[in-house]
Amino acid sequence: MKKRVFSGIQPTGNIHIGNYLGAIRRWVATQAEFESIFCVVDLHAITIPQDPKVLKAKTREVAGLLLAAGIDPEVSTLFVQSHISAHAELAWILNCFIPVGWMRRMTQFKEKSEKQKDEVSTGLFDYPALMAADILLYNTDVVPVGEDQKQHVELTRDVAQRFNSIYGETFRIPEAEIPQTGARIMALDDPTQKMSKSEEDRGGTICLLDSPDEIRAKIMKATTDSLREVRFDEGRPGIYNLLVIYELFTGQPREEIEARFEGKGYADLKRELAEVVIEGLAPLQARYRELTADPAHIDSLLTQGADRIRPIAEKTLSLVKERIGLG
Ligand code: AQP
Repeated sequence: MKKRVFSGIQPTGNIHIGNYLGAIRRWVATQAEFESIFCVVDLHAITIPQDPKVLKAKTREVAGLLLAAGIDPEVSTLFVQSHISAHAELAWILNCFIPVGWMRRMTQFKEKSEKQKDEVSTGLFDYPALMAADILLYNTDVVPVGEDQKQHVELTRDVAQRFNSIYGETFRIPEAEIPQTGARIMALDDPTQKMSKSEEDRGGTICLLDSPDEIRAKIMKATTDSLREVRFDEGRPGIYNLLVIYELFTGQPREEIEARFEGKGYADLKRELAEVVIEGLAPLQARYRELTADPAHIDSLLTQGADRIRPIAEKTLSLVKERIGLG
């Protein structure tokens, strides 16, 4: 029996190389090793205000990008969260088993609500309950995510354990899988902040659909420091971040990369990195253009994905309802 993997991505903003290196690329690489389920989490997206037309278009765009990156619908299941109502239903039930103190500890909520102040929605506070529902509905073993989602997977484990201890074995307890390198790609213009799709100023974010000129301009402007030597040194976050991106796109060992830039400066690294990223994204961009020439095909793959996976979600939800005396 293969282990089951579940992970999701929000159709908000523009998908960037942080999402790609920290999550999507790993989903593609291991999809056949596991029983893989990937979800475009549009219910999570509405925790912040969205234009309905843009949300719909972004949902298809993200699905297209996942397919273009190599998610194979014959191997993995790809679907849209709102197409399976069990996600929202289980999230409500889990809410009733999550003490508010656990939610208050979530750093992502603290960071995001800081920016939105009083406009922040209750949904954003409750985001981790919905994420727990996503994961637990499918008896997930492994959740491959970037560093920022680790705390949410821990909360998922906690609520599953709490529920199981009250009602008996109901949920499988999932494990987060965080990569050793690339779990937190930083913004190019501020390497103390993670690269993020909701940043309004896009200078720090390389989006998967950026043109070669945009990629070159952003990398050449990346914030570094006043030193010269090109070394993997976490104490120099700007240059370290650029080197990690180089390492992940080329697959070269760190010593080889350092030797390559021996006696050269930051500008040389930036110039080469820009070409490496442009080349690394080119096949994905070409496949994306082909795929989106037929949007109905993407929509039909998403419908098929949801139809295939819905019985698993409904079975889990029925069991949960039976355990707690609903229905
Ligand atoms: N900077 C990052 N480095 C490595 N991994 C990252 N991920 C996000 N940012 C980085 C991982 O990408 C997957 C999908 O992310 P998401 O759609 O759930 O969005 P997010 O985690 O909230 O991150 P974003 O892209 O910054 O979006 P906004 O700005 O909307 O919050 C996840 O596995 C995530 O860990």
